[in-house]
Amino acid sequence: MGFGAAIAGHCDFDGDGRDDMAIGAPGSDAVFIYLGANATSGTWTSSARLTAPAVGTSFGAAVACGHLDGDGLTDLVVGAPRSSLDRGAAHWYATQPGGRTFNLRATRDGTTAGDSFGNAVFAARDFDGDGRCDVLVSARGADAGAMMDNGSVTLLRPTMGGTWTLSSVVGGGAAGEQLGGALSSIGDLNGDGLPDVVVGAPFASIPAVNAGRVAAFTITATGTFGPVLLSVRGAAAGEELGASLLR
Ligand SMILES: [Ca+2]
Ligand SMILES: [Ca+2]
Ligand SMILES: [Ca+2]
Ligand SMILES: [Ca+2]
Repeated sequence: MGFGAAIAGHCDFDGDGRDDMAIGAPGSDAVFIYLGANATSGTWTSSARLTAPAVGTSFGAAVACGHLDGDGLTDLVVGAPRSSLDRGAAHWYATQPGGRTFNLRATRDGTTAGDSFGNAVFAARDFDGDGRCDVLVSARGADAGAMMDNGSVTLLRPTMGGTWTLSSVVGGGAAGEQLGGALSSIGDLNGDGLPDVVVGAPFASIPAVNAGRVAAFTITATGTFGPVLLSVRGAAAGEELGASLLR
């Protein structure tokens, strides 16, 4: 994958009220930051190039932004799903004033080789309602015992001290479905006042091989995944429904 393999928009790294962009280039283990379009010239300004803590990790295969530490500047989350024999990792960068410097604040690794933890990341919603955005990280290659590649999604909650803690994990329901192929949120489906999560499992094979499915989950105020709120499946073999979701 090359430049532009993953893009996060609607970020405001420098706090000027204009949207900025993070663009992943996992083939180069890099993420490029562009500060928002100048209203008159329509240009974007390149402000930073983040390089991976370790090379050959597909750093930048996924990028996301959100207000994690409460300092008013949008923070950045970068997935590196090929680190440590495809165990994978997710990195949290704290944006510094001006939007040109990004300090690595925390890293979380996948648990097992082949998990591909960090293949998708999402950080734009406050799921538990504590005022700080929370982070979802996919591991599309995660197994559950003998069930291979059912995939999983992990919820990480930032704390005041600038760390993040593992809050909850939800796993795919069938071998090979790769839950977490894509991540998003669609607002509050169940009316509890907290946003809910939408997850793609593009290789779900009911009713046909790799038809795919998309499932919505609630997250409780204590940061735990609740039951599936709704689920929709692809209809035809190879459809791969849920391979990508609007962010
Ligand atoms: Ca901006
Ligand atoms: Ca921040
Ligand atoms: Ca939160
Ligand atoms: Ca809800």
